[in-house]
Amino acid sequence: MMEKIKVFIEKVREAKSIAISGHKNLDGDALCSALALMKIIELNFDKKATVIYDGNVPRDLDYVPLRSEIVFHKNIPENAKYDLYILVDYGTRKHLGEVEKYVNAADFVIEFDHHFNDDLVGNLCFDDEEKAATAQVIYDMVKVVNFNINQEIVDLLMLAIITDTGKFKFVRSSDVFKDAAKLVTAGADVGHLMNLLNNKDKKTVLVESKAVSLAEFFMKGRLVIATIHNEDYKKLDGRGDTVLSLLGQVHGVQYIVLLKEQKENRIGVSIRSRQTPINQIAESLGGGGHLCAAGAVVEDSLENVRAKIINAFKGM
Ligand SMILES: [Mn+2]
Repeated sequence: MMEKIKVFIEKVREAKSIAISGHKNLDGDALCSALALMKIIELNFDKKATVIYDGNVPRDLDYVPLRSEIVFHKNIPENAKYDLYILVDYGTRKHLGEVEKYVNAADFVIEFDHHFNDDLVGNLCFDDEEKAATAQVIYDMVKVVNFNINQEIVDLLMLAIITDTGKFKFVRSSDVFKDAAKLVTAGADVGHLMNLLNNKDKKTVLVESKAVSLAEFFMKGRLVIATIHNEDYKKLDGRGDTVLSLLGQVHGVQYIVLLKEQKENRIGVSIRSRQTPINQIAESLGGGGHLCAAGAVVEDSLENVRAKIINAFKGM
């Protein structure tokens, strides 16, 4: 760890230009980890890193500290070249989207992540699959080096943990609470931060509740599949997490699946499980993720994907 951190410090010190990105279609962990790292670099190295993103940022992240600092990839020159590129919470190379060209052009790439990935992009990798959020991987380094942090960094790290654990529902290790406790001591107001995330458009909430009310139950109620059709998908903002969490509250439900018809013959699949790992089902569909929270994007019709899912759960 210390050796890697030394290299991190040396590379940040040497770099004249630094960019940071998370996966395409930022979630709370990717966005907040990127912004936290940007601010850590600013406070401790007196350098301004550029946070570049591809895809959409959900409305519920509108009030995240420093949210206005991120730059859409189209506003970056095509031939931009950074001395140092830092990837946070990116998943795998194919999740980088349009920022990949800048990553490939960079002299050195450092990554912080907690996703399983057997094709690491970074030259220097801080990866820890045990962590509930990438922000914790960054926080580990902050604690070891005793980097200066401010209120914004504290709030961003806590927001990343809150969002990636589904407001602490998916916590599997006490480690998360240890970090959360340190952040509360450092000034994070959990209630305030959770409220700041309640910022969805009405149309999104209505589409989510429609999907919940039309969900179909299988396997004696242990499997539930909700669907968001294309005409509603346009009104959805984010991943439809409310659908997953509401259906996960139903008595007897073990597996929750949300099918999102992003366009004809392209279906986004989100799978959650209360206990038994389901990541292999996501992998069989060409996706991946965590043991009990995984997903895929499948190029096929809604009916076919639905049939594949029902079939994949047979015997579980
Ligand atoms: Mn994450």
